[in-house]
Amino acid sequence: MLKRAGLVVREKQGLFFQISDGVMFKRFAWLSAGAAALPLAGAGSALAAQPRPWQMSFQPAASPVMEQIQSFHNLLFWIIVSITLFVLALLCYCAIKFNEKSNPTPSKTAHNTTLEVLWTAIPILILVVIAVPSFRLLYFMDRTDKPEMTLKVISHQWYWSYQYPDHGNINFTSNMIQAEDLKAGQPRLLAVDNEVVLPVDTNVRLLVTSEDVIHNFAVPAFGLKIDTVPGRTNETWVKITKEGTYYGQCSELCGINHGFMPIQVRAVSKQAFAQWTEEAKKKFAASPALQPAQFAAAR
Ligand SMILES: [Cu+2]
Repeated sequence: MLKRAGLVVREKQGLFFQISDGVMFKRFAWLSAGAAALPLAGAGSALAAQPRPWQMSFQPAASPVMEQIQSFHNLLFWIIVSITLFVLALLCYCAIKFNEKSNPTPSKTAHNTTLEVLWTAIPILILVVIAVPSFRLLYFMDRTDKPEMTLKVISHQWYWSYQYPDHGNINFTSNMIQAEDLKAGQPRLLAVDNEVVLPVDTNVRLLVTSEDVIHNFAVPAFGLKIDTVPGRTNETWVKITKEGTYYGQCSELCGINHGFMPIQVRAVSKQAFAQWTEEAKKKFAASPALQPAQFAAAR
């Protein structure tokens, strides 16, 4: 499966929101078992965040935010399916029962108070049912009250740079690996030279900004998608639940190389992260400090 997936990754690397372990019978199992049981297999594997044959729906969730996005999506899915089927049934009923042949003398009825109250009240109730979890999710995604560490993300035309202010201010740039330089297992247009390394089960505060134009820091498996705006620091957060390598891309049209500034995140255990920070301090000691002015206030 993984091998097959690897081949397809090369063919379809441009597809971004592809996900679950797409095996046909599993898809039908999902249809009968309900959207709450989306077949999100393969989570946490190195290939979790890459396309596979016959995939549909989201990438396997690797953060509490993405888990909630998926369950909200499932709620909306069933509301939409129910409304669509209800309207289709009404249309069929009218077409069969009230066509010229079966109903040659139409009724002249123009008002029905009960019906009018119902078709006003029921849609309002449906909107309330959608609004409550929607706002809850919006605030949940906004920020974490208990950040355990901070990662600063700075976008540039056309690469990313990252800073770890709580870990000796490690900072480095992250560029896409060109197709001709790829090693085995590295996905084209997604692999980078210096990946972001983060610990699992840790509330990571993300402070994002841009050096030049608006870009967007998006990693589907984490439910992350936030604009990076020059002169402004935006905040969001992530808590990664599974170790593995995750990929994302800039998701704001930002110029000619917009499609060539991927994001690669490796989630490791807390111990492995502590070890990585020691190595990274030495490795990136010589890199020039990238310190956009807008971060000065945030630190
Ligand atoms: Cu960009």
